[in-house]
Amino acid sequence: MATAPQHVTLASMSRDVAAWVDEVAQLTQPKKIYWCDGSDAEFVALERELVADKQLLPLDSRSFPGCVLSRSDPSDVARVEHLTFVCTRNKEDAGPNNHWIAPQEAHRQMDALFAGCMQGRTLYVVPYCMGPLDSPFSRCGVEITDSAYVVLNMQIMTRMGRAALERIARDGAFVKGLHSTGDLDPKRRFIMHFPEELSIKSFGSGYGGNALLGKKCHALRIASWQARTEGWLAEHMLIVGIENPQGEIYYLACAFPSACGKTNLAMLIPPASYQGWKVWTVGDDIAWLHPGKDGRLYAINPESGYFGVVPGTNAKTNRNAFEMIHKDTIFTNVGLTADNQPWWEGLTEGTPVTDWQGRPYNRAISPAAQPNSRFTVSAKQNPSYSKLADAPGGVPISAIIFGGRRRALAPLVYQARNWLHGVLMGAGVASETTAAATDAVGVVRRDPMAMKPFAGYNFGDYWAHWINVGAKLKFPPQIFHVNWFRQDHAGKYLWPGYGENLRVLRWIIDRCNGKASARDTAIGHLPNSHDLDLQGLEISGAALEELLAVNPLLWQEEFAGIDKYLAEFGERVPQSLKTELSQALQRVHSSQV
Ligand code: OXD
Ligand code: MN
Repeated sequence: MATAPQHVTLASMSRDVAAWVDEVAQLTQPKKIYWCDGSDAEFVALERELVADKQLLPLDSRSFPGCVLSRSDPSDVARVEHLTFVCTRNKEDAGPNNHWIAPQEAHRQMDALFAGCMQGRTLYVVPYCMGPLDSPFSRCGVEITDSAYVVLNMQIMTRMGRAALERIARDGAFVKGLHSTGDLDPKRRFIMHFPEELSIKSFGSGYGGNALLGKKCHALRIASWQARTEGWLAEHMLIVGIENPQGEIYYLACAFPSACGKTNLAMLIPPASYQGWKVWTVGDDIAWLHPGKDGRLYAINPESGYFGVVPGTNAKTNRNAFEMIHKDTIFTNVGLTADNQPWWEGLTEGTPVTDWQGRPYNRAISPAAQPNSRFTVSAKQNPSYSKLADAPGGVPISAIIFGGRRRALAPLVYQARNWLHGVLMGAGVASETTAAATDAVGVVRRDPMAMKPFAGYNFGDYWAHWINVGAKLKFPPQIFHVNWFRQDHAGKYLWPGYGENLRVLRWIIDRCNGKASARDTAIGHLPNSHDLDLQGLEISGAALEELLAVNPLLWQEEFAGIDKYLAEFGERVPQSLKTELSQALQRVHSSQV
């Protein structure tokens, strides 16, 4: 831990931060206040303390050097959308897509929970920067937390500590995030956002998305609001660079709902027949997109680490992730083998003896790893880490790709006619739910732009903002939709997915360059089977036909569903989007007759 004189130096860097820390300390009554400097020594010391206190378990140091296991309270293993609020002065500004409480009432409720909650605990001050420290697109925040686990995770996930505080002192602005694990009582658990005040209050959960306030709370909910006022986009998107054998790199930004394979796609391994192709990861979860002076759209990843779902990660599904999580990784809620190695469903080796709750493993009672168990790891450990991941100006985006987990309906890939049609495509994203949220699993839900849990304001205004950003771009990215999850009648996946998805990305890039052909359909441009590079892939003609089919009857139903959904947002839905939808409906109608 840093010594007192260093605390004084850090605290004196920003008077605004120090004044807010004092105010919070008055309310929460901590035993101690500690300003995080973000150094390696600090990380090691804090981790040691948690190990000594049995809050973290060191893992086998031969096979997993520097790795630790954290076990959550069993009631606290996922984001809690039903307890997450956007507290704007005007309810309409939060929109039907968010739970809402008036700011005054929200502060009253939250401050009552925070009163005295840090007695006997340490209050950690965590200054952080979302995005490269020297990027004009980055934004800073300070999280106050009483969880040392949160501090460690924030150190991996953000540029945290002294350098961030220096930037805050220069910028003069920062997002205030106040967090306490409280007593982890689900009845006293709330995540509240105050976009007009650029502040967040989170109580009663230690889980990543609820507690690492830089991630979903700041980089999406608060940032999407800031982005709207400042003319950019904060999106739930991975950013990946695809390098062809000629050495040209094309950057794609892809929005898929939680646990639809964003991390896997962001660090995909090309199939064997793709000699000379390389994949470069810029980010796996969040993209901040800015119109550039040259009329293109540029993306930065505000994060510096990955908070990925562990189950299913293996050398075949995601070799890069599998390799990088063998050192210096925080595992949360996985099982253990007899020799203290982490174990999760999807591993082909090892035998679990202890489940994620620390009980003897019994497959009939529980999986070894909680389905939403996580790894936290520095992005720099990724073998496919992009050289431009830290570039202050970001990377130019050639294509935006939406997608969802749909057993039926959505073809493998299709392309929007133009930006406005693409915005409609994004607004229509729907997916079968997974374990990252606490909802029932397997239910189709609308998730526009994969931002349903994360847009910090009314979706009607959000779509209007998307349309406005497009209008500013002389060279807007092409917009596509993909679906890796189509199944046949017996429930078998029709597309192999994983590395083979590069074949689809190749068509997408070639479309952006005007090199690939397509057929025009009622829902957009689709590849003919001969337009896709399928060399070396075993796939039946029937499967391909199904993957590339457009069923007008089903699409009529889908568009009617989207129409009904948009209607929930009433007058705030831009007229041009409604017109685009009625034209889409008209097109499927006519394609049927
Ligand atoms: C995540 C999520 O953790 O989307 O990234 O839930
Ligand atoms: Mn996510």
